[in-house]
Amino acid sequence: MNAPVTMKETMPWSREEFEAQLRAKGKNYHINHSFNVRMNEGTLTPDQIRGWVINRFYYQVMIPVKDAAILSNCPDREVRRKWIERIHDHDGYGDKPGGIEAWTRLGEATGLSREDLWSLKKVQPGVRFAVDAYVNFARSKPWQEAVCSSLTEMFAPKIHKDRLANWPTHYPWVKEEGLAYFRSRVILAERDVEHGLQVTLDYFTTREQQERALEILQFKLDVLWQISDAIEKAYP
Ligand code: AHQ
Repeated sequence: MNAPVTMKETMPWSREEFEAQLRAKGKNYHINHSFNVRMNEGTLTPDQIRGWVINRFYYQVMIPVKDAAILSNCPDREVRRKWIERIHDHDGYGDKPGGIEAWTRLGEATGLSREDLWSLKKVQPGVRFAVDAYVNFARSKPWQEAVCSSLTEMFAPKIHKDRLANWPTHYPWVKEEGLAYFRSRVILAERDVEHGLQVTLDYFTTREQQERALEILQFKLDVLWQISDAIEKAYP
């Protein structure tokens, strides 16, 4: 016999409390994964760093595909006018090469070739499956749920700042220009989150919907965690 549900457990959270509940999920962010902790401590080998860059490249190139899936599901012109900026950020626009090119430069700065990255030959199955699960989520779920799943970026500025602070000291063999991607994401993540959070707080209004939003965020946290698991296993 389940205990009776109290009013407190069924009342929707205020916007502030709902946002606090979302941010509390940060404890499960991959910044706390052993591979990332070791990266910040400076104990990763060049092969482990290169393995991470190669595998994360698959996540990077699929982000604009994921964002295009959200656009294709979204009938709201105002949301699309903002969301399309994310595709430009990664694919480039006009004379701006974009984040995928910047990640390619990161790869070259670690001694990898464009072919090492773009061939996708060394992407681990667990990385590919996790990334594809994220893209398929965006293709198949309501666009507002896919927007909510992008909110792991609430925790991203710190992880990029850690790399900018630690790599020059711990991995001086990585050419400094390779770090440009991390630098670019600090501001872009903050801009992305402002929009994503506003859509999420507006759409998930009943307590049941708010609990669903927490489940969606946990799904994406698991995607990122699995990527680190697969990389750590492949590069012992
Ligand atoms: O470089 C990252 C990026 O462009 C994005 C887009 C966003 C999304 O739409 O899911 N998430 C994300 C993330 C990026 N970098 C990750 C990292 O650790 O470098 C963090 C990741 C995220 O927090 O979701």
